[in-house]
Amino acid sequence: MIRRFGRAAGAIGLALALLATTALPAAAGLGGQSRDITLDGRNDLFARRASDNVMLVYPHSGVFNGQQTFTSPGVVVGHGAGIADFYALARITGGPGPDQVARWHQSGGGELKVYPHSGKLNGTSTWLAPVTLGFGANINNFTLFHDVNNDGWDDQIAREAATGDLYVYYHSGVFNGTATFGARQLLGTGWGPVSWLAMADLTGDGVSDLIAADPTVDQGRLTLYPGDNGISARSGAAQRPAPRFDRVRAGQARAAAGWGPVTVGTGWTMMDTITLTDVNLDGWPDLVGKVTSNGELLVYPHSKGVSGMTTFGSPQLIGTGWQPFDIIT
Ligand SMILES: [Ca+2]
Ligand SMILES: [Ca+2]
Ligand SMILES: [Ca+2]
Repeated sequence: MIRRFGRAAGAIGLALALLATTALPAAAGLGGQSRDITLDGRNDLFARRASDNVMLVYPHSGVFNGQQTFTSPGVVVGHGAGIADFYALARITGGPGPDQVARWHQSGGGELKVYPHSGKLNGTSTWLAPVTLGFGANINNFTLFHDVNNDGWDDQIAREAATGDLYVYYHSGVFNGTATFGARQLLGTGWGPVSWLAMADLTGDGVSDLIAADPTVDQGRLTLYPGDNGISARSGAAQRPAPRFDRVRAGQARAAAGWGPVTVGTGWTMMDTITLTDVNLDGWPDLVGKVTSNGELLVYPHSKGVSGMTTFGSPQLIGTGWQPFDIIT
């Protein structure tokens, strides 16, 4: 099964989302992977406005057309968003649409909660009352959700703050409170220095890849780390040996075999928020970044192939005035 974003993927649980939290190096990349909140087959934008802690949804208009691509003004879907330091959208409950996940960082050592999707975009009733997924999530300083093993359920990927190790918590296939996700398994090491990372099929082979921003080189080097077949096999989590994404060692081994990491961008420290979403509706995940200095939202469309620095095309303006937002996904 080819897993891509947008229409091709439909309502299956693609995606993820994430955001950076505390203790991230340099400009923290907030965001992750956008989801279809309105259930029309097109990924929309979810954002937190930090200035007044309001959450908004900006539906995709159906046409890729500059600043008219996403419908503005956004729909207010929540207040008091300062209760959490992390928001994401993911398929966790098995409901009609992407659920909202939040980390209440001041309770339970980081209480992860899921707000089930109600079935439609409906203001502050879009998502239902929360259910707790777990505690102690503050040990991680980067979290995202993505269906790593292609079983239709989004898995939790998290970077442990103390070690820089990347772990995956596979979804059990049953929405069941704190038993929803299994014990963590090591996915890779060496991810401490990156300011943003996300997972998606960026090479078009149906296998989940990883993309990350390293603020210590090239003023923010963006690197694509191709995944191998084992990562997305549906054969059961126990049969997938880890780690699959050792940043240095596995990268070198793969490079020797001809499918190693690929530099796909530089200068990304200019962005304080990055997310992946199919903005131009061609089924390929595009890069969206918010420029820290001027609040512009830019999209870099995927070229439908992997070709180094031209993997993602020239930026196009899709929004202005996004300065007050610290989470966009
Ligand atoms: Ca939509
Ligand atoms: Ca999964
Ligand atoms: Ca696209």
